[in-house]
Amino acid sequence: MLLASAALLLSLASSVLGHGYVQQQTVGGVVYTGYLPYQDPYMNPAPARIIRKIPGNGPVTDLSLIDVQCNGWSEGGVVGSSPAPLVATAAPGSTVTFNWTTWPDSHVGPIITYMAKAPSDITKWSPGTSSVWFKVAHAGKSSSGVWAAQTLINNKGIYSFTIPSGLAPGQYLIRHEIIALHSAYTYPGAQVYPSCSQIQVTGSGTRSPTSFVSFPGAYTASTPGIVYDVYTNTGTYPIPGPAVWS
Ligand SMILES: *[C@@H]1O[C@H](CO)[C@@H](O)[C@H](O)[C@H]1NC(C)=O
Ligand SMILES: [Cu+2]
Repeated sequence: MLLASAALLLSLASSVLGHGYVQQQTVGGVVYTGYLPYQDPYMNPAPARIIRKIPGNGPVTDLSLIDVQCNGWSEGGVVGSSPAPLVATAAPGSTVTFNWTTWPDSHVGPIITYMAKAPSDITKWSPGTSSVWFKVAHAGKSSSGVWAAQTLINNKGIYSFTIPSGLAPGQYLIRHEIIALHSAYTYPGAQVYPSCSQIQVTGSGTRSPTSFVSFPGAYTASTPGIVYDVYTNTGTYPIPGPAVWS
């Protein structure tokens, strides 16, 4: 008990230092509390979330690790992508909204969102290294030089994307991330902050993508936009990963 409180205090202290995670997510008009890494582990019973557990508010920088899929620091003993108990429900063409904790101004970079269709019960499924992910949205640097992460800050931590219209029904993982580029002038340097949530897509859509990427796999040191000096590059930013599926 004493130990747990001390750990909680320490964690709260470190959460003040920066970084971030998704603290709330709205799917199908329903507001879900995110997985709260500084509270949920200390609660009994554990609160049921749609977001898969993360070890804290820090990034993944070794892009070869499974940790880059849904967060998790190997050194913390947590491997990301363990299923969560809850599944949200939403129709194709509807909006999903992410509410991030206070994002640091210094952490400029893109915001990218993928989905992956679960072949079986999503509350028991982890993709591992399979190529299952397709990109559904991304934002990098605007023509006037404004980073997506800055737009997020301007919007009080809120970012939204639309579930592709006509998407075939089924259970999907959403992999949503910010890549902070303030140290990305070398590799490792880019900081990936992934968040995975579980949804049931309704309707009678018939559309499905045909090309997929894996995490880890999609990003390496030679992927455009992973090594990038934000302090000297004034031109267009190549957003990492494939084109957005449409
Ligand atoms: C984001 O989540 C925080 C924490 O739950 C909440 O206080 C805040 O009002 C939310 N922001 C919006 C725009 O809903
Ligand atoms: Cu940070």
